[in-house]
Amino acid sequence: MPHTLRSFLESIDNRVLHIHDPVDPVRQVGYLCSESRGPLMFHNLDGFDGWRLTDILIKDRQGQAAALGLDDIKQVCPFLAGQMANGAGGSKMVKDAPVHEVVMTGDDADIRHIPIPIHSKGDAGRYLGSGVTITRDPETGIRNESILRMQLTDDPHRAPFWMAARHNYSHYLKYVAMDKPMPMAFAIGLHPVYEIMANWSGRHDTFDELEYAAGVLGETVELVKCRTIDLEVPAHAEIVIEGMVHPTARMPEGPFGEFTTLGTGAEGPAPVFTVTAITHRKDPIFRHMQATWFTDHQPLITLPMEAAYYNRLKETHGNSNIIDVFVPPWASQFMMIVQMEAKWDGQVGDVLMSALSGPNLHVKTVIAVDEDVDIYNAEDVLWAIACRCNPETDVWVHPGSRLHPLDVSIPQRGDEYTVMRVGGKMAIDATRPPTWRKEERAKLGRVDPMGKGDAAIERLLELVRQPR
Ligand SMILES: [Mn+2]
Repeated sequence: MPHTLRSFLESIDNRVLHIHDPVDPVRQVGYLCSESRGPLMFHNLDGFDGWRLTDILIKDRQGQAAALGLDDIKQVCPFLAGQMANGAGGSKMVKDAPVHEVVMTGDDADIRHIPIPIHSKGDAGRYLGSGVTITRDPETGIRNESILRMQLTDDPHRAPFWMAARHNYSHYLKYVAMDKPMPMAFAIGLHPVYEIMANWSGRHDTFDELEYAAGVLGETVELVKCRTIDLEVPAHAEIVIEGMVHPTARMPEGPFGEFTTLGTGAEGPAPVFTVTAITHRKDPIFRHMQATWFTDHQPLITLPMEAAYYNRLKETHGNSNIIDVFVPPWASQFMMIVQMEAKWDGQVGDVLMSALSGPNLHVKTVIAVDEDVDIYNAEDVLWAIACRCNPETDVWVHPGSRLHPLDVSIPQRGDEYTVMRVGGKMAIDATRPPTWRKEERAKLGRVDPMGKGDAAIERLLELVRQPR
């Protein structure tokens, strides 16, 4: 059986909170998703009969482990990194697709009829933030997937959207140079691994992100031809929006509260998507991705980032002992924590440099810690910075770096639509001296409380650890 949103929801049903009370998806769902600690399914959406809405599927390591079929949350990053190192899987075309059970074209293809929420107060409108956005390179024929934001307006068929200067933007520029419209589709409601891998930012000359995700899942992804445009989309998506992007048209777009939880970032005149068809399953589930702090939005980007950097940082000096990589969702993707064991002097510094110059523009601050620091625990990481770091030698700032377009704390250069920002990046070495300096390393060793490891006090330990 193919991996789909439905197969995933079934596998985690014991964690899903099913809500049958009526809710207004446009004006109420945002805060409920933002506050929720686990998976949500809304069954009764005011004004959208026959639709359901789900979100908060992979916010924590537990949900991410479930998506990858793992039990141990510490295996999430190393496992995904290993699957990614094995390369892409394949795709095959199918004729019949669940996503074509209902097909609407012409006036019927009204995007306002999909239960798309307003994410945040101050947003310019309702925003689709969960569409895996598919385009194809007109020269190479290789597709690209990412997740773009698209703003709904009063227009039933035209919507402005924003792109960072990445692969889909380069496709768009090629169509602009040819003065032709670009076919584009949004696929909504896939197995989370497809959503996660759509946010991977590496180079791919012979495969697309859907095929890469299929490799991670050990399957072949089933694709179907779109009904109104020349493009392939996942056959098992819940919803697909087909359309064209005019080469020069612009509409005002933004503001939109982004993953930074800042209300600004890239507003301005933006390219316009014109809907040509909406197709969906008979009883569609709208997969929402609430954009505020912190929801699925952060790990969807940070998870493929963690795995890609895990593989990248291991390459430092040919073979560095990288134990885990964590981009804390509560730091909105701009901070990376690397857990490692350095053998030699200079090794940590080189790993930190590699992290600051990797494929993602998000990494602004990177912190290296030892194997005995819990990198999922902010208190432990801050302890390491406080007690294992000499700021005079262990903290450095690199100026003149390109940073993420939505990082409003960094000055903007020029007035390019896609936004360019240049500023500083910071590295913090909070590790002990390397393993070959045994004595100096031992001076920064942690002490264990007396009684640790004594099996006789296990029951009492459980009691004293209980919140009260
Ligand atoms: Mn890409």
